[in-house]
Amino acid sequence: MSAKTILVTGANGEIGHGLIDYLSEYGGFQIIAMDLVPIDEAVKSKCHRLVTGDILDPHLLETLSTEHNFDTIYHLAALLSTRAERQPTLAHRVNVDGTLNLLEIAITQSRLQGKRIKFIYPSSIAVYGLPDLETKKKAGKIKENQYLSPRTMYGINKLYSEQLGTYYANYYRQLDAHPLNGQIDFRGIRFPGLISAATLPKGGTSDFAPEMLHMSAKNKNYECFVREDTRIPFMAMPDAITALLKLQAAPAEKLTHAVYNISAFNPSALEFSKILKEAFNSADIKFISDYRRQAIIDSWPEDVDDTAARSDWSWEPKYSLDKAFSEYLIPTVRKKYS
Ligand code: AKB
Repeated sequence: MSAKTILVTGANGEIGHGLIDYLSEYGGFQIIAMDLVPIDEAVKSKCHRLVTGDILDPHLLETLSTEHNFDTIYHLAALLSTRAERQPTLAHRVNVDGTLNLLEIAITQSRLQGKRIKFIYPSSIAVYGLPDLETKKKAGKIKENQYLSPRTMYGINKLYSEQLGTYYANYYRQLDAHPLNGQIDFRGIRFPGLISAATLPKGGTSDFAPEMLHMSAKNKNYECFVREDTRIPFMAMPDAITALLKLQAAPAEKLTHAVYNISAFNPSALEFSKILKEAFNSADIKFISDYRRQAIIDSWPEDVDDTAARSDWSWEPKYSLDKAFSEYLIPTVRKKYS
C-alpha cells in the first residue's frame, strides 16, 4: 500500500513535534511539514518534505496542492491566547484567514482526487467564556454546547474556525447545482492546557503549568502568573497526540459531533506546585497573579465533560495526574536537564 500523504501546518509547535514523532515512528506516512520558520532539527529527518512558508500565502498552498495528494490535513498553526491578545489583528489573520485558506486547499484536493479529505483541527477550551468565578465553580464539567461566549481573540477565532470547518463539511456552495459539501471530513478537538516534558509552549495562557514544571526541573525560581486556587483542565502531551490520531481514525458514522471536548486531570496551580516541590526539592515557586492573564484563565472552565468523545471514539487518557507526573513528566524532564 502506498504511503498516505499528511500535511502538518504549525509543524514546529508542541503538538506538531509530538505528532510528527508519532507518525514517523508508526510508519506508512509521507509527512509534509510546514511552518513559518525553518523546520526544527529535531523533526527534520522524519519528514518527506519541509516547507518554510506562511499559511496566509494562498499561492504557496496552491503550489503544494498541485505537487501532492493530501489524504489528511492536520492544521495546527495558530497564535495562542496570550499572544493573540497582544496582536489581535495578526491573530485573526493567522487563526481565521489561515484556516480558511487550508479549508479551500482541502476542497481543491478533494476535487482533484475525487475523495473526501480529512481535516483535523485542534480547538481549545478557550472557546468557553464563564462570566465569573462563582459561575465557573458551580458549572463544573461543561458540555460542548455550554458557555460558548469566549472572551479572547484566540477563543473567538477557534470557535469561528470550528464553525467554518463544519460549514465547509456540510453546506459549502450549497446553492450550486452540484454542491461541494460532503467533500471535507472536518473533525476537531477542544484541547485543555497541554503539558509536554520535551518542549515549552509559546504565547499561551495555560503556559503557567508547563513553565512551572520546566523551571523547577532546571532548578530555577518561577513566578507563577495565576493565583494558587486557579483550576483549569490539563493533559499530558502524549495523550493529546493519541487523541488526534484516534479521532482521525474513527469511523465517520460513529461521530455525533464535529468537535469534541477531552479531559484528563485538573489540579489547582497550588496542587501542581506541591507535586513539583516534592519531586524537585529546590523548586522555588511564588504566586504573583497577573490580573490580565488571570482574567483569561478565570473565564475558562474548571473542567469539561468528555462523555461524547469517550462513547463515540473510545477516548480515554492514558495519564491520570499521578501517572502523568510519575511516569512521564518528571522522569523525562529530569533526563532532559540532567
Ligand atoms: C493557550 O493557553 O492559549 C492554549 C490553549 C488552552 O488553547 N494552551
